[in-house]
Amino acid sequence: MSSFQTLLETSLKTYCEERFVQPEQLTDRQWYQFIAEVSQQAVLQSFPHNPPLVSTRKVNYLSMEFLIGRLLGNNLMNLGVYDQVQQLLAKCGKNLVDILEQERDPSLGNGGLGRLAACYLDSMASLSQAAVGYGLHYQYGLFKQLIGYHGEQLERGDAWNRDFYPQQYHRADLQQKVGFGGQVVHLQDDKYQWQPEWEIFGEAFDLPVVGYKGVQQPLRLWQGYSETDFDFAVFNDGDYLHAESRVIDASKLTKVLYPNDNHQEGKALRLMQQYFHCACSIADILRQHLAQGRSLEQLPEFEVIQLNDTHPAIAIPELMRVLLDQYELSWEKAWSICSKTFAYTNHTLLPEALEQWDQTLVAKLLPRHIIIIERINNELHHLVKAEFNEDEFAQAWYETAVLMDNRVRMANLCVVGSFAVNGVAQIHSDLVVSDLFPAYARLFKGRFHNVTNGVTPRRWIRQANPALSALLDQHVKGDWTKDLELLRQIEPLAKDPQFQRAYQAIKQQNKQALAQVIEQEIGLKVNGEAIFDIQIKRFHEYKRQQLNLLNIIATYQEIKANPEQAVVPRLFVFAGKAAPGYFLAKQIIQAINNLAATINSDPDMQGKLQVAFLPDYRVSLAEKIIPAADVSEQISLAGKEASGTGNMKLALNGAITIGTLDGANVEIAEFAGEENVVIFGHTVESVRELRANGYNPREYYEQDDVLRNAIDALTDGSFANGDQHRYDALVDNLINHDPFCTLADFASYRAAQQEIAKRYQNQTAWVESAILNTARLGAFSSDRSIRDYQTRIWKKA
Ligand code: NTF
Repeated sequence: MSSFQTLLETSLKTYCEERFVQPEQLTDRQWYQFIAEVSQQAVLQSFPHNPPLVSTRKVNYLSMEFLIGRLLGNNLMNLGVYDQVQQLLAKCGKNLVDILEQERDPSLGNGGLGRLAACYLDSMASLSQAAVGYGLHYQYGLFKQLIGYHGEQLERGDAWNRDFYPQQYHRADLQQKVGFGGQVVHLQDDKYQWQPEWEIFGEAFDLPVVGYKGVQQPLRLWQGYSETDFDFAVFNDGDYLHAESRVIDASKLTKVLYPNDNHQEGKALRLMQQYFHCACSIADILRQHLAQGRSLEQLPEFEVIQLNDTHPAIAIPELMRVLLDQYELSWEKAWSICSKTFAYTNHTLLPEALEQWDQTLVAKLLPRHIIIIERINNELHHLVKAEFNEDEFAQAWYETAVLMDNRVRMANLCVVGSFAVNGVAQIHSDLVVSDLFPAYARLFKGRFHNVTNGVTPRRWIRQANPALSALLDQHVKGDWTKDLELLRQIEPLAKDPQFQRAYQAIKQQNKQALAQVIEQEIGLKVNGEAIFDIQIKRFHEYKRQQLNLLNIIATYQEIKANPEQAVVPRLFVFAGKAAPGYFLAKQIIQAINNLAATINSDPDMQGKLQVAFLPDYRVSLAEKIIPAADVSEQISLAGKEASGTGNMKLALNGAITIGTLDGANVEIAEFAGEENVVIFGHTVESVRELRANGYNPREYYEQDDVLRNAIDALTDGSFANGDQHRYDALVDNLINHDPFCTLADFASYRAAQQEIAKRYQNQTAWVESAILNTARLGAFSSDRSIRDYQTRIWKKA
């Protein structure tokens, strides 16, 4: 008997004895608690780590978000004990899949950026890449989304770890102290002393990340707290309220994740979170480095600090501060260490998402850091002066300066302070160089790279799609979960009728399972024969759910006008959250829900058209939707979606992409073959032309009857219970501004949707395309991304 089997059986005996019950009497919740506890013991016993790779440095992955999803099923699988647990449960008449449903989804992220961080932790542990993930232990993760009576989004708090969350360890030994405010005393020359006005403590919670047959290593999350209940000195002075407010500040600090995706809000508390995150992490990194008897000069030889977008940018001046003020290194020495240690990943080109902090605010909260940033800015000034001639200088400085117009430009700080900068898909990395940082690309040759994003096949195929996994196991030699390129082996089977039938049967089974979820969640009985057309992602104008919406309205109107005409039945599924303060995105959600209500209750639409909005999109819901998708909607305006990762998950699970030439769609189309995706819309270049010629959305509205009728349906009350003004803002924005060229892409999108319907009618060809998507997209495993990081960025010098 394996040691895990013994652990399982003896622990079950004890667990039941303590509760005076027989195993058969345990509730699902108790089973969950029991299995979670045993699996945590097994996780800890999976120590010691594999020996770290010698060719790469240890990775300290700094991210404000880690959207890890449920851990129990994943851990059981990666520990290789999933089947054993399943068998034990079966003996007691239980199903492991149901038990796993008991776990709360820790929503410590907004979307793609946070989920990418989680996939990377999985891949690093699976590849024995030594790594620590550093993040924040938010008390409330991303809000829970409900849909109100009028179809509108409502938000509720998500206290993810309040009752029972056994996968984390409180590391009381790893406490840190973080200062804020106060003043800086200039001692002499380069010597300064920061006297913070107040201090907050950070305590760590470790979540062990279990790699696939690999090592376990920590995701370390910091939480703020205050040492004393309140400041007694102030209290004794009689200023009770003020005394207590300090305590409130400390506990508030990590209370909640900011719910913005691709948008900066600019709130002081967010800057405080960022600094708190960085200060705790930098101290922890140095502590471990020095504990191994290594010198500060050796830091870049052994450690790399990977910045997940600019959210942890303040780590750069923080490391400088520690090296200068605490270890008394010279500026030159400190800078030489620092600039060889950091690497920065850019995840967005959207101007509203590029972080810039008010310089006055930074100076107030972090007075020592602003002095360091000013010095960095001055040194940069010399470099730019030396590289660019007089005619070029003004423009080059305007582009590269870290400080400009009382703003601290965090992306610029990252580029200056890092030895490597990368984008997240080829087209995006090219735009980072050509549009965002052209002057930097000239100044720092060789600094810019591409690492195309990837997704972990353990969660997104093995765990989410067990039926497909079993089929792949049967036909692929070698462990495809570890080497996704092995899926190429099924390419020759794409035309094999027997394999096609098996593949198709699995898709059908997954669609039935999703149909059940839809019925449970929103009470809609869906047509399992329809094309399952899926758009799941954050709601954002640039992602253009409104384009999908307009096409559905047009389709509805067309069926209404020609009730006799045959239609390929379609189910449109949406899921996703909008930032609570993002009015237009919320209008789009409401419009979809109102449209769904009308369409789903119209007898003329029966067997032809349905719309489902599934509330509270999160990792565990994605795992149920993705395996059931026939069509994957990736319809952002070209040049706006840095990469996308949902596009990879859906395509690997056999959905056909309908998409623009944006982000990783471009590479997906290359790998899958152009004939196995449907591409439409303007390209980056043609968008440029469109704008250069003075884009006027109203012209499209006036000239295209189908488009006009669809938009007008939003103002005639059809989808708003007679309210003609509900969508005024949305409609005005589309007709008069349309910053994401929705109207310009409408006709081409509609034609692409007709192409999808046509292709779906030839099921043999459709399944062949789906199989080829699975077979050819192995490159989108996050294991490949991590290997790219290793060879391009994390290698030892
Ligand atoms: C997101 N960026 C991008 O919008 C996605 O295209 C990309 O797939 C993910 O990052 C992961 O790389 C952001 O969330 C942020 F914060 F940069 F705006």
